[in-house]
Amino acid sequence: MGIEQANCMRRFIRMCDDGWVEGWHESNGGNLSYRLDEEDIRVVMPYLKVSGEGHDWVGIGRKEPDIANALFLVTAAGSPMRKVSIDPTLNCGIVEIDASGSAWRRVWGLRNARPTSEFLGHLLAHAALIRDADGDSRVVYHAHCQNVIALSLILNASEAEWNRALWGAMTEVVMLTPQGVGVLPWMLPGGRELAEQTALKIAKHAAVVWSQHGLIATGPDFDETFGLTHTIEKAASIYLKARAANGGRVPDHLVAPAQLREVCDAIGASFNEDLLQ
Ligand code: 2HA
Ligand code: ZN
Repeated sequence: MGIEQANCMRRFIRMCDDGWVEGWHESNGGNLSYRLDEEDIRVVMPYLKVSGEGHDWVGIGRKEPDIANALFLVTAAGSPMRKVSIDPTLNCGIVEIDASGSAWRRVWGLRNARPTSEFLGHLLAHAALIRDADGDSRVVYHAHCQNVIALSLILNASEAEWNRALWGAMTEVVMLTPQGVGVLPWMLPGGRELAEQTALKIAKHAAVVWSQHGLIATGPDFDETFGLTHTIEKAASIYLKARAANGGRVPDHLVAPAQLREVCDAIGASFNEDLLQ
């Protein structure tokens, strides 16, 4: 077996293809990372290389003890999602974090490349997921979903506004995101501020809107994370269509607060009612 047949590799590559098919990854847009579990590490270990040229430690610029010694599968900077399945060793790779959580090194793949330009954001999001969320989430996915971006051109960067629109557009949304999506205003892509602010939001919300840019979503596995992204993007598209059909006004028949409450009661979810105020 080659490393490409490892379960985590196959699922990672499949998700890159799925996002490309959805049209979320023009050019080199978007990126994906996955924190390997013990079984993944056992399977990939024979293929890893930890020393020699190109395997030096590179500082993260801060200490993140929550991710110390973790291994991440991650897309490469500047690489098109469309090409991950065609040439995985060039367009993605595995990096190891050192024992203090302050540096990474390449242990497989990333041929002539570094991890994604949003790598700091991914690392801080993973650290927040381990520290502040349930600790089970291993996937961080950033996609340039066109309807989410379009909606950010007409809504304010307000969590109340966004969640009323998305929850209201389609009953499914509140089931997947009873805590609602987090929302950030425009910030420089790949920048420290975007990474830090995203990590703060990820502690409370499984997905965060990056205004005029896209979405970042997290989850325990590839299917759930892709499904969450897909659901938010679909709700954004429905809301936009309904609003356009309504002459640009907020649609008259959004899923109502009492209905959202009923759904959450039925599935035993604790629901972030503050966002309805
Ligand atoms: O990977 O999407 O946000 C390119 C980007 C930066
Ligand atoms: Zn982006």
